[in-house]
Amino acid sequence: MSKTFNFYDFHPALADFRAEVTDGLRAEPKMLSPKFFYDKAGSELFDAITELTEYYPSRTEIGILERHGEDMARLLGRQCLLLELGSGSSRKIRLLLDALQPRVYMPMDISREHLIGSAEALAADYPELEVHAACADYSAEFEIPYGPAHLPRAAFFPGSSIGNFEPTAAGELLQRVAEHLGDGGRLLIGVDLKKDPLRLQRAYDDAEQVTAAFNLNLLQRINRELDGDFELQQFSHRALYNPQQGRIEMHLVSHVDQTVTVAGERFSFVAGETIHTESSYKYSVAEFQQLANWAGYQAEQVWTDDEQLFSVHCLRVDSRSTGGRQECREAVN
Ligand code: AVI
Repeated sequence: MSKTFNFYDFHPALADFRAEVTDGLRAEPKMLSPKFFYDKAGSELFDAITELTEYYPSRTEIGILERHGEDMARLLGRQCLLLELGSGSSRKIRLLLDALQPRVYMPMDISREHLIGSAEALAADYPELEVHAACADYSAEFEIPYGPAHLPRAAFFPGSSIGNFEPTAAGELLQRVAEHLGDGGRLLIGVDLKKDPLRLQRAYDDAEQVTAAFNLNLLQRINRELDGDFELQQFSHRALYNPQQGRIEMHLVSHVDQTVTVAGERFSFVAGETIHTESSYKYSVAEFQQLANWAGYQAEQVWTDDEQLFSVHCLRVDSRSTGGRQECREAVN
């Protein structure tokens, strides 16, 4: 075990989950945040998605990290405090830890069991590393629970999870990360690139229906945790590319007119009505650099794969580069 292992629990309360879900089901169109996918079963299904032939992002990003890890480590600066947002695949972080050799590693994730399991395994395998794991919803304001002032800071935000935020929210999240890093801090971030919509369609609607199970698991979670009565066979998974917004969307489509009860409240669906459960924005390199610039970063370096499927950006916090207060959506258009 590493010399220090600490766990900080800022997991959102069940009341917050209930309020967000009932607000989302009352909205028109109905929507639920993709952050709610990641209960234990959802995190396991997501791991299975990353192994699918159709789901190119994970293995492509790993290929980029394998190829350029040393260059990335040089830019990020060794012996730093490394914050990881949405610590998912331990394969990616291990590649970075090997190259970077940080002093402190702070994984942050909303999925508690998943986080503890992977952080403990890392602490066992990297005895020199101080591990401080924080279970938190980083889509809202978040704290850095342990941060010795003398260590330079860097952050790793892999997997194109930034694409699951609306552009304005993505810009605001990047700004909050910049505040935690401070001027001169580095952010290494994976961003999925724009591409042939058919390829995206396949990646988000795979032949084995693992993504469908991942999407439908959200209803199961609501049934279990919020006393819901969704009948899963009355809904199906739909993925579609929205070219105006540059995003792939996931929905759950109601097969019939029906009424569902969640947390004591009734919600009506007409046949064909959907719950929008996820958007996954795809950015060109220039679009993402513009967003990063708006959020207070200078683009330092970008690496892509040979097929131009995925990008990994190294950004440096530079508070002077904030591009005014216009909406991020405008900034990337
Ligand atoms: C976690 N996130 C970046 C994934 C994505 O590609 O947007 C979630 C996912 N949804 C369906 N497949 C994977």
